[in-house]
Amino acid sequence: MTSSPFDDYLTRDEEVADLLRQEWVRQTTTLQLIASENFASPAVMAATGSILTNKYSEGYPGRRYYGGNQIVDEVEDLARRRLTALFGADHANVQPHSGANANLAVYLALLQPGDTILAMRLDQGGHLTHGSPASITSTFFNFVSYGVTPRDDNPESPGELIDFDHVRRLALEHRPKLIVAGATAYARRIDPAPFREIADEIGALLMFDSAHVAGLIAGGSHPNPVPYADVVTFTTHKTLRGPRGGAILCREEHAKAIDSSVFPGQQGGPLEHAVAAKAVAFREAALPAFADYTDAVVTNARAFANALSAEGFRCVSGGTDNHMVILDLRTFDDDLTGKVAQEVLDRAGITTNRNQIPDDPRSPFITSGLRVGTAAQTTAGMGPDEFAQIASLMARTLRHRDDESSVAGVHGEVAELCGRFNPYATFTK
Ligand code: DSN
Repeated sequence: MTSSPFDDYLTRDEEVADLLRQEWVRQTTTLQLIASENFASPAVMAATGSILTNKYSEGYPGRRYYGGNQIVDEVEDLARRRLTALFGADHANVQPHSGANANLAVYLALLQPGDTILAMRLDQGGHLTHGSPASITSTFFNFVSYGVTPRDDNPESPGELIDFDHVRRLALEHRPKLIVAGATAYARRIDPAPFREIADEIGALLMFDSAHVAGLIAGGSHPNPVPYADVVTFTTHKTLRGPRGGAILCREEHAKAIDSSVFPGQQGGPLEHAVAAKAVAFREAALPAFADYTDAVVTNARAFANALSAEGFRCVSGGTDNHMVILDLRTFDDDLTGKVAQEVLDRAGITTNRNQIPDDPRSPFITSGLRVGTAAQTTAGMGPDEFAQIASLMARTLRHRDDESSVAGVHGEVAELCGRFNPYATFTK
């Protein structure tokens, strides 16, 4: 597969070409289970590596600060039209370089420094930009954090779900100007309606950060927050399977403020090659096959969660409704940290990321949890049987983590499995 007509020129830079080859081998011979990753289509990659990388186009279609943007204007307009149609939104901004930029742009557009925002705490499943002390967002705004309900050993109601009583109590007490729904490590469906009700009760704005589930929404597997939220932000590279980047949808009344906040407020020249690739991804996400894909992602995640539970891992909240599973490793092995698990699994060719679980006694660097996802390997064509096999490979690796020959044996089985599911064999021209 080539990503642009200029691929061959890279052979003149042996060092970079060699590293890209190595990464190609890594991605296609090992298991990609990081819930925020996916395999973008060759068409998305071709647009990302296209001629548009040469163009400066500060501003917006019809209002640029540089000449020569007639075609770029059409590209960005196409991306905006496809995106608003995909989600049924009034207005789209496709320029944010990332989800973090998109979130910050919304805060800066709708709020004044010092205003209060109610969002989910990082260790409960929220994102850094939802007010973590480590994020610049918490320097400018006063964050109040909600979390999930306590864990319950009753399998019928395992808890660890967004605590809407807590959200409402905090909203009434702190009267935030903005409520943020959405998460980065939360395996359950997030219903936008109760957030809207609480926001309306106190006259707050509602932002839905759908970074992880944007693809599931586009495919119809999860509820669309657009009718409920004033603003919806997301990344384009996770379940949506586009290029790395961000985007914002909003009601018409916020369009001007949002656009000004992205540019010139926060960013300079947009990455129009990425915008073209976003347009490609939005078209792909509107095709009927994409709904089949997102259904399969969710079905696979359920099968994965069941198989992991059978191996002795505890799934936070008792399972999953989306593309990810958050594992509490302590039921499997109390001494096993997320950091060690991630490192050992890496050696077996299974790529995951450590993650805090609700009320984790360990730090974000060590953690007691591991986050896994099905978006990428579902793109490669894997189904419930393969995810059950992966669960068993993970358990075997972690049980015998001090036995290098056992870890190497798993690596061989992983390579054999990946050899049958090359992601780039599934895309047709
Ligand atoms: N780092 C992303 C994730 O993995 O969920 C969120 O920004």
